[in-house]
Amino acid sequence: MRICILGATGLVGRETITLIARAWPGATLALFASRDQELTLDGKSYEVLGASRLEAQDAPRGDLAFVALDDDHSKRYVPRLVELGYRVIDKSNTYRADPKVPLVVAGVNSSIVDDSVRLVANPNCTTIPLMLALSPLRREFGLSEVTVSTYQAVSGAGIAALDAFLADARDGFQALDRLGLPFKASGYAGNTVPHNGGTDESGFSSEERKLIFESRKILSTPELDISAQCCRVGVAVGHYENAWVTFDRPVDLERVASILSDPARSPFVKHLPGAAGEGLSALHCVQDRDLALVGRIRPDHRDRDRKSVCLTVVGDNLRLGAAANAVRAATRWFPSADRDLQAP
Ligand code: 2RA
Repeated sequence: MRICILGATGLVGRETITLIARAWPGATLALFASRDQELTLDGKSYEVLGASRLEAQDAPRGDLAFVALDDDHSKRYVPRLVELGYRVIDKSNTYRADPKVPLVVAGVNSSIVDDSVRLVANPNCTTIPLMLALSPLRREFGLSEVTVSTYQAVSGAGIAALDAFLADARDGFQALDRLGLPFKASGYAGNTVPHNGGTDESGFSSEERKLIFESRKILSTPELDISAQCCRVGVAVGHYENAWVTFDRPVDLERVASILSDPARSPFVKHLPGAAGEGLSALHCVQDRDLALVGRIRPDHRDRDRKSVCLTVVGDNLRLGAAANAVRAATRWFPSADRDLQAP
């Protein structure tokens, strides 16, 4: 089985290499990036080729491809990979809204991936943990309204942003005084920044619009009443999301906990009990990198009908929010040797 990864040297590409070794231990790996180079990962050295080699007449055919590139490069290479016989999981925004391309959260709607599908879009790293938490509850109680506030890790902005943040966090904090001075608007260290790229005439950013339209597409609920505000916080890895959720029917919190604690009903979810959810924090995801952590489930005190709850969802944006979901979706085509990675 020949598997290729485009964007192999990026943060998500590296995690994908690690997971492929678990999912398909005997697979032949072909790694691509912007140029020929060598990649050392976990003490192992890999040859990485320039992705433009895929455009050569004699480029080899293959079975499965993971594309972790920006939208423009994904548009350039995904059609070529399909032409070379690969089944493709694309992690960019390029195909997510395409009605002909399944947008898949493994454990939520991965059953739509069958042998007739050649291309799957991987959702945004904020959408995946939220859908894993809400989908099983929707099946039980119906879902009428969702409001989300996200606190997203810097690694979501890529390896350069992460390295700059880590340097700032080391140096910047030494310089800061108790009032956070000297003020440094450009960095993430010690700051909370609106995720406001691609803001359109609605006033909402592309990140916020993604969470809204992707949730509706994945749950097949085009009318879902959902709104989102997204920001970036000084955290390396781990997206943190506070949600206010109103269901169609009254909810019993014990029933909610039992559903979220049942792997058969809530695959790839870990429920942290108690209103404080054992102090659920972003860094909890480091202990469970491939799971959506759900906790701090409380009745919304404004609700008289017991249909609304507040809850928190945490997910490792590089693993659950990208690499693990993509590998799991691919197990629908190529069953995994590792049960924790096999999509239902
Ligand atoms: C972010 N979800 O966190 C976006 C892309 N990874 O910036």
